[in-house]
This record gives sequence, structure tokens and C-alpha cells, in this order.
Amino acid sequence: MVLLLALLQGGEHKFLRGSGRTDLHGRGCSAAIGAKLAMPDRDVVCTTGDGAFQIFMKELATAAQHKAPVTYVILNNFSLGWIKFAQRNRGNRFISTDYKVQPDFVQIARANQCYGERVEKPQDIRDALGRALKATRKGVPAVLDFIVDGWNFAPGFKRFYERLAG
Ligand SMILES: Cc1ncc(C[n+]2csc(CCOP(=O)(O)OP(=O)(O)O)c2C)c(N)n1
Ligand SMILES: [Mg+2]
Repeated sequence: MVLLLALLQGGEHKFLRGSGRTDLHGRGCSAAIGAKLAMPDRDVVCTTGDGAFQIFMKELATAAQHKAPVTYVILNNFSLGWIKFAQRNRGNRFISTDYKVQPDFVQIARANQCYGERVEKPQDIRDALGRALKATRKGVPAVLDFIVDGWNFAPGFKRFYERLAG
């Protein structure tokens, strides 16, 4: 997630907010509601980890109730990946970093009157994003649960991690 913020760049009609370091995880999910309320005519897409989203997900009702139709893209590796990576570097002792039981985020979305969809294949990403944006343009917040491989790191991740974590 932090790496995504480092790699993506804003364009003329888009902008990206992030601390550039590790942050209070889940914060971006709430901030996205504020961004949408401030700029209702713009599409607001928030990418988040599954751990961060579990802290935040109670605010889906806030987004629905206050007509803040944000799209949430969960990068779901069924773990606290950043912490797990640190544990790997310290002798492969994994403690409390894997979710063997995790809420079904699609059902959580629907239970909060939001659109929800799970995406398991890269070729489905584009259409799923299209359906999510369509829902948000009708005033309905959307949640896309992207299933990702927790050990398939993006290029440059290790360098980035070492710069932040030392
Ligand atoms: C409120 C809070 N608690 C703990 C942390 C420490 N922390 C940094 S990254 C992380 C794991 C994040 O997991 P997830 O959101 O699933 O993202 P992933 O690293 O798996 O991509 C934690 C617990 C934090 N940044 N904020
Ligand atoms: Mg995760």
C-alpha cells in the first residue's frame, strides 16, 4: 500500500494523498469520505490493505448514510503483510499476522447498503472497476475485494521497505 502511494503519480485532473511513510492504517478510508464530500463531482478511489479495512469497515455505513460514494479497493493478502515481512526478516517467526478467519468484505459491503464484488483474476479488474464506478455515480459506495498474493512483491518493494524500516 505504501509502495503504491510511492509509485502512483497524480495527473492534471487527479491527485493522490498519502503520508509517503507508514501511517495510521485505515486513515485513508475515512479521509476518502471527506474527500468525496468536499468534491462530490469527482471519482474518489481509496486503495487499502485488508487489515486496515477491518479497522475502518464500520464507516461504510457512514459513507452510505452521508451519500459519500467512494470506491474502496482492498488489496487482500489475508494478512498484515507489512508486519509479516518484518517477521520474515527476523527469522520467519510469524505471530498473529495471518487471517485464517476473515470477514467476507462483499457481504459486509452489502450489509451496509454498498456495492460489493470480489475480484480474483487480473483480467477481471477493469470491468469490476467499471461496475464499482457506475455504482458510485448512482450514489452507492463500492467495495472491491482484490485477492492478491502476499509474497509477490511489487518491484522495488524491498528497497522501499529498507528505506523506511532500516
Ligand atoms: C492503527 C495502526 N496500527 C498498527 C499499525 C502498524 N502497521 C503498519 S502496516 C500494518 C499491517 C497492514 O496490513 P494491511 O492493511 O492488510 O496491509 P498489507 O501490509 O497486508 O498490504 C500494521 C499493523 C499502523 N500503521 N496503524
Ligand atoms: Mg494485508
